[in-house]
Amino acid sequence: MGRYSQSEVGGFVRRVLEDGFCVLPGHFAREKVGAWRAAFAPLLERHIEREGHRLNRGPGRYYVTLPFAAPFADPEVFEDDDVLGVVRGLVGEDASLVQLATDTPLLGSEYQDVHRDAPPLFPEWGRETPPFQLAVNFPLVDVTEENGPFEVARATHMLSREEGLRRIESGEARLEPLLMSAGDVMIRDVRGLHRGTPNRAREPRPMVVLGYSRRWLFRPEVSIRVPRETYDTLSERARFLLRFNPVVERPDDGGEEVYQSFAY
Ligand SMILES: O=C(O)CCC(=O)C(=O)O
Repeated sequence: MGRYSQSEVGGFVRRVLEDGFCVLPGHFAREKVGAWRAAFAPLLERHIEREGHRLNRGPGRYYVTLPFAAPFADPEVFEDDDVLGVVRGLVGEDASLVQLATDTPLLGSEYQDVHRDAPPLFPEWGRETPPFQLAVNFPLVDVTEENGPFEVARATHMLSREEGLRRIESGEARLEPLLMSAGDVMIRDVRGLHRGTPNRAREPRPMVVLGYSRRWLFRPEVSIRVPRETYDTLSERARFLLRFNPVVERPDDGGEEVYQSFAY
């Protein structure tokens, strides 16, 4: 059972359709978010040691894939009734989950170029379509002005990139820093223009990203490797959500995602 009524879920769906994003305040327990933060810290360290040279998100900024294992393989998160209600209201009852990762700016990070996370489906058409790819984001720390808030320009997801950038340039649209608290959850259409900002604090500012898509959308750059022993414990609904991901015998069976091109 979710926290929100069907009509409230419908309200969040409309927010995303109109603004490109919505926030469910205080949705996940802070203790849970704290457990994720503690489990994430060594993964970030290891990632920086092994992959840190790539710097493909900009200086001091890292994209780290999360293993589909405790505490991250948490049905209370990826199968949350309210989040799924909004996701399904936007990209269909048969939506799929294809990405579980994090974006983390550290001290020394910079402003990213304003970007979308996906190109238009039909660039030659000159118009945008209904939503097809969503990011469900939640920070693992409280986000402040200092530690690199995610900035987004409201209602730019149905514009061409050029028109959205023009409106930001002219002041008709504004990049808003989202000062989310640990536990808040954002659901966004990835076409909304946004950017990462510099983290000027000592602590990392990890933001989790779960990627949900229309059934027919193939994103070769991402996947969730589901260990067989975890798969066997999942609900029917979870297996359906994860149906396009590989089920692997061992969690470290290689083949980790390599998500390099991310800005459109
Ligand atoms: O989490 C952030 O600060 C934004 C990161 C981002 O938009 C990206 O790397 O594509």
